Amino acid sequence: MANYQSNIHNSDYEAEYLEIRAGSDSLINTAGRGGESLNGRWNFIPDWYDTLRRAHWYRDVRLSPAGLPLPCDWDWEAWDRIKVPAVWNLERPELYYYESTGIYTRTFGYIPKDEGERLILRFEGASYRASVFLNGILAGSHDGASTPFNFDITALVKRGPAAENRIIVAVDARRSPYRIPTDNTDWFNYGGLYRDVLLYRLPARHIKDWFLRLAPGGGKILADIYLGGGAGGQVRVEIPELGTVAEGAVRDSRACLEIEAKPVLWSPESPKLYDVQIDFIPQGQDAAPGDRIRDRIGFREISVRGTDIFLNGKKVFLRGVCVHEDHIKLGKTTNAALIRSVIRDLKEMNGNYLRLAHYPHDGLFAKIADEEGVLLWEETPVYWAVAFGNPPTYGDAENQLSELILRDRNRASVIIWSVGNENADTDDRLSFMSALVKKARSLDDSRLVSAACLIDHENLLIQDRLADFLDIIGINEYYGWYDPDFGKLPRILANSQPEKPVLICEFGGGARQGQRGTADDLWTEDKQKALYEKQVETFKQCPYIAGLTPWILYDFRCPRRLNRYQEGFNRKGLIDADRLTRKPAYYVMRQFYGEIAGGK
Ligand code: GCB
Repeated sequence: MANYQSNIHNSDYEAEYLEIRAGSDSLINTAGRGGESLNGRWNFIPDWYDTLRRAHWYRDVRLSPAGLPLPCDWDWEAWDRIKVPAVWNLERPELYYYESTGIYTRTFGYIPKDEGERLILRFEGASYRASVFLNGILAGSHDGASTPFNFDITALVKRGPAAENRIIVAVDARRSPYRIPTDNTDWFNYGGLYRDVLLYRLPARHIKDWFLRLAPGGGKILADIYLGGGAGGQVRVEIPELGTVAEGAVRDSRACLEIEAKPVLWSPESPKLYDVQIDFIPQGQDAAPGDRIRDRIGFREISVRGTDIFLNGKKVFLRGVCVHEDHIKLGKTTNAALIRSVIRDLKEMNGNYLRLAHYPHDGLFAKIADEEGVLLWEETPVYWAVAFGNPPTYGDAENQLSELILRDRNRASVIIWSVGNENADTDDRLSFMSALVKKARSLDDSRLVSAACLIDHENLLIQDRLADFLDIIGINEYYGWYDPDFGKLPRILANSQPEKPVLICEFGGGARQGQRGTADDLWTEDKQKALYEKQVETFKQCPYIAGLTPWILYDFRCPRRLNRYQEGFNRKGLIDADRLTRKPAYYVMRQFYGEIAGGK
């Protein structure tokens, strides 16, 4: 076809960008390293028709083969500047509902410190698909809005004092029934480079990842160290405060050490962390430089027996609340101060545990929870009606789960991986989600696996085939709200005889902050409070409930919530979206958790 022009006729233009993928296999653990920030103001344009990728703008070809100027439709430096990290929706009023592709671009210089160093470009989160280009060449793409990814850009980068490297990132925030999550969720679909962007310099042979945890039964720390760049040699793990040093040989890019040690165990009451130093030492004649990382790690044991959960061998009741990553001004972008304020609101409620719903929150959360002593449930966005029968959708879900686990498996605060939320009990769903459970266990044998399951509303029973695969059964129930017949809840709890711990991982009702009325008036604080009182009284009678996370700490943005009380927000928060004004139901939970915690 002599008149064929691929950029206007090829509807499968995305395929070439998916040939190189960043995923859990290429993920480098950066927790123990200093990086160089690329945050700041990037040039930005909404690329509504995705022309950068269709027409290969990123190649930046400005002259014809004959050397004559071409009429280019792009203009990097002329485009407005926008903040990174930030969700674009809250940066410009006209982008509030924008859900297509945004182009981000900036330049950076690069002078290597060591010959042979690898340069790694890392994104803590980009919503949803990011295609990354450096100096006109595809570095690769990544799917998933809430997990980190990186590219080794050593071969693409220009070096030297005058060198200018151009990064272009096409961030595509479309919703789709085949993505994870799908096109229909009960939260706002923010887009953009909304978490940190960083450069890391690594030696050619480097420590790629590490996983330290207490051996079952205690008395030992197990340390698995993974090396990148084909490294042979030795690995040394040192925990100075414990006076322990262990060494081992690298085989097949991995060294597994057992370290005799009796660390003080981490718990919410005593969140003890140890400085850990890991060295890679190249062997004998090998002139390669070594590598060193430092991390702060806590050691603890979490287990279940019967219907109880045990932390360090002691029975624990999880006094929690759910929280979304959604701030009225920042959307999904967060920072240390904001995370600490969430933890303050939890602790003032006498809580010890958070459900980070419904996708991986910023990696900073678990680090701060480690320091502050908060237990965490972390979740992957297999939410509602996923395309369970579609293999690529499974691949995406498994990759996002793996990226989350690899990011946070050294964080003592994380005790539960959740593989999904409220998914109908079909055969396709069972094989999809049980495979996720298996994957989670293969990456991490030191935590519990759960999911927020549904109740059999016809037979009034806690019943879900996935429960057989889980350590803990999570249940969401809204009796007294979506189903006004509250009396069903005590019947369900009495009818069920689970052999595992049950967490009520959602319950609640909507209340507009300041809206008053009677305990029967929908949307009032009074009804919400009365509902909480009834829920709590019912839970008190149930022996197998091992913890609670009411829905939800703060009101959050949601395009499905459109009545006069909601105005685009889910109003089930115990605290208003302003994150300041507490509703009466907050104090019901505070009272109850105080009683359990020992009458604070
Ligand atoms: C649920 C969902 C949660 C919703 C909540 C609600 O069951 O898991 O994402 O926001 O109910 O408010 O309806």
